[in-house]
Amino acid sequence: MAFGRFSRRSAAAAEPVTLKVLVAGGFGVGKTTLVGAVSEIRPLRTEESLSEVGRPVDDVSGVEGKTTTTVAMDFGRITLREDLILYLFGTPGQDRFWFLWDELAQGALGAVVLADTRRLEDCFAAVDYFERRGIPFAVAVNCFEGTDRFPPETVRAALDLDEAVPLLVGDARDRESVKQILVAVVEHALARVDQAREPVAT
Ligand SMILES: Nc1nc2c(ncn2[C@@H]2O[C@H](COP(=O)(O)OP(=O)(O)OP(=O)(O)O)[C@@H](O)[C@H]2O)c(=O)[nH]1
Ligand SMILES: [Mg+2]
Repeated sequence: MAFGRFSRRSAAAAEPVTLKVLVAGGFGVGKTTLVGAVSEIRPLRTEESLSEVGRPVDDVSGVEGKTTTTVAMDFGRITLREDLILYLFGTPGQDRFWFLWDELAQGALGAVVLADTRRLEDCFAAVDYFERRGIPFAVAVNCFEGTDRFPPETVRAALDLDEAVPLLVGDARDRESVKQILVAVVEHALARVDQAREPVAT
């Protein structure tokens, strides 16, 4: 009995582990939506109106209802387990904000790359970015209504993804779906950390 009480108390007193996860992907793919769907704090957003001036560059085909865009980042928090808290950083989707990425990526455990199968090429740059820097990532296809569903293997081939990269299909508006995506990223990233720690056979 006493042991149980003590262990509960010490577990409660332990500081939770906090991890940083990026949410990336092309313009209008649902990054801000994803962070907002799971965040237990009011997410910090840096949305600006899509202006007439930006119309030639900001391609809203597929997300015609979109009136704003992220100009710096989204920020949210989710407690995955009582001892594990994720800080989510959504990246801006447009190419003109690339200069912010290195700053946002610092200290990140891993990333989610959101993809829209109608404009798969929009997430190539994000996939490239994380591959080059060795940041573990998972790809999540955000299913918009009325879009064709492709078998995950077709998407994997189109993105030329390594077998080890988790590929999920989900809905950025749905809390449970987003949680599954985040769990997959964390598990994948932690497995990579473990692998890196394994002694090299001589
Ligand atoms: N039908 C549907 N609409 C979605 C989904 N995810 C996002 N949306 C809508 O798509 C639009 C774009 O979503 P955002 O979350 O702003 O996209 P973003 O990736 O943050 O956009 P940028 O920051 O401008 O790159 C919004 O109008 C959302 O309501 C989805 O899963 N299904
Ligand atoms: Mg956004």
